[in-house]
Amino acid sequence: MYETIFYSVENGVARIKLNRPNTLNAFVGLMNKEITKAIKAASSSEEVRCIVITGEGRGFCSGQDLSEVDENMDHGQVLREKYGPMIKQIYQCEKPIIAAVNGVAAGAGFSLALACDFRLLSDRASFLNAFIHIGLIPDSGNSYFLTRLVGEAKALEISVLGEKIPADQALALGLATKVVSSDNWDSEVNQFAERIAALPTKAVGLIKRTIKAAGELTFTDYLEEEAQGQRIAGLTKDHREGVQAFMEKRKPTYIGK
Ligand code: T3D
Repeated sequence: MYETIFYSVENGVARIKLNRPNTLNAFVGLMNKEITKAIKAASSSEEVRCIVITGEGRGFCSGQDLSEVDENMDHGQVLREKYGPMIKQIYQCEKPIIAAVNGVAAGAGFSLALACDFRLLSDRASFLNAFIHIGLIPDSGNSYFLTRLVGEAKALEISVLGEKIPADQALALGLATKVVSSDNWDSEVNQFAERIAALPTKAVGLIKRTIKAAGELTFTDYLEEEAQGQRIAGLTKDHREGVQAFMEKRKPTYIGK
């Protein structure tokens, strides 16, 4: 079904593993399309309550496959047709998405990680805003997300200097949720993903929606968005379960509905 990624679902977690390890999982057009398709499938599956994106081999994603770039390429068109739809699908997804960054994330591979909700980094991972080294500007939502995460001054340094950011530095900058030892990588990623998958999924999606609205709306409009979100959350079975579990002094079991 997929040629450039692996896609699987287990224990409520959809796993998308980029599978072009010889290039450190560089993007080709088909991979953009397959990631977009997989996120769409996971978004609409009742079974899925969390999505993990990771890379096969020693890299997470090295950005655009440079062997496919030539002087006749219209970079704007490539972004509109391939990268934009992929990043939008991630941005608009109401389910939590974890970038499990197993190795280097460069160029649009860094952008892919930035677009996710959580970034778990292996101690072998690094970020590299590689665009400047080939005379391009950060794309695929990169500056939009990076500026929100680290502020304008740091985003400019990272983008213009193009220095490699090791995992510990990424954590200090607020670019990582957590740094995980490569010795326990798979089990730590699974544990974290399953913890997220066990949350009240609708509420998580509504939190994502309201946090985005907080950065985009006026205060009055934001309050309305919040009221609409809380109304929806208040109608879920998971809300009822949370209240009931509290009253009965037991741990809640959420079903994501
Ligand atoms: O139109 C548009 O605008 C398109 C959108 C563009 C968005 C972008 O992403 S632009 C940025 C593109 N990416 C880069 O410029 C990064 C290029 N790669 C690197 O700088 C380095 O490979 C890394 C820092 C990522 C990793 O370095 P290192 O030393 O760990 O590994 P390596 O030896 O450089 O790479 C290993 C192999 O992967 C190597 O192949 P080989 O020699 O073993 O056969 C290398 O050529 C290949 N590889 C790595 N990155 C890419 C790649 N092949 C094609 N495209 C790549 N991006």
